[in-house]
Amino acid sequence: MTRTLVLGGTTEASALARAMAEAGVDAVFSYAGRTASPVGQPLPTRVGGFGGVAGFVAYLRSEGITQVVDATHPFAAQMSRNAIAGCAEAGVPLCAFERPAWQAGDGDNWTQVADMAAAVAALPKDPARVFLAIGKQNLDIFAAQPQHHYLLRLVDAPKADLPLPDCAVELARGPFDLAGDLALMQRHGTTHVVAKNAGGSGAAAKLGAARQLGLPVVMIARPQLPPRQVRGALAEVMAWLSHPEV
Ligand code: 3Y8
Ligand code: NAP
Repeated sequence: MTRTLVLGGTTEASALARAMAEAGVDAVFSYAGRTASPVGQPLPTRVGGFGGVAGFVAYLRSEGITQVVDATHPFAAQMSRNAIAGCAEAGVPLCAFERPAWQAGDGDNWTQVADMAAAVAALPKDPARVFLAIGKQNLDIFAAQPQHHYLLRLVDAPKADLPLPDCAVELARGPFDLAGDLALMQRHGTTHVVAKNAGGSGAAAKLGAARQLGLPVVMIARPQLPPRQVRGALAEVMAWLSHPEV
């Protein structure tokens, strides 16, 4: 008998959960608990950290997990590193469901940077109107460039003061669409976009809007991860579930 743990939090994870539920696969879906009320899933769901690698290994063993699919966001690097180490320690097969990185195309004006600090440095000196579409967890380092007006898009209303003196907040949970992001960026007079290279469709609308408006994009590369089994399509992940190669 197999029992699969899905590390979720992305559009792909939700699509996988639907396919697994339809196929009657015995599985449990896992959220970190980052947002106040995450989208419901058609699988039994747990919410919250495991307690590092040791907690993750203990969970795998106590719950009789026989295989893990890491369908977390490419920037959820700590969870992915813990899953690699924990699955190796527990001898449980692991597969990442990872969408390809976005590539700049015709009409795109991207400055590709290695990390958040480089994104801060890539912003202009003169005051600009920056759509900082990276969520909430990394905002503080942009306080080094306080001269800009920042448009922030957050899932939940901030509980504490924001670290940026001149900012507007848009509360929204994606996936987002081109018309909506075009209207948002025009309404705010956006001159620059900062984005994580998330890949997938749920966060891509702002890139299409930037292209249409002829705006520069600062694109942050995804963190490097140790080697692991990776599948890029839902059908490939479903096939892996039947024959979990390590
Ligand atoms: C808690 C679960 C689904 C999954 C939907 C995807 C698409 C919409 C686009 C912008 C970029 C951002 C952010 C984003 C997107 C999907 C996907 C995706 C980006 C939810 C969700 C959880 C989270 C966590 C949240 C982070 C934040 C990042 C907002 C649910 C809605 C910016 C990433 O307040 C916080 O602390 C938010 C934290 C991690 C990044 C950050 O550093 O702030 N996602 N997002 C998951 C958990 O607890 O395990 O609430 O329903 C899921 C989704 N967000 O099932 O349809 O697949 O990527 N999420 C980024 O890409 O830069 C928004 O605004 O353009
Ligand atoms: P992270 O920095 O890689 O992980 C930090 C800690 O959060 C992990 O060590 C783990 O805690 C816990 N955690 C993360 N994902 C978890 C999951 N799916 N189930 C249980 N615990 C989890 O992660 P993050 O960047 O904060 O992302 C958190 C969640 O938001 C993930 O589900 C991710 O897919 C989703 N998300 C993130 C982004 C993003 O931009 N980072 C974008 C969209 C969605 P312990 O060490 O205690 O086990």
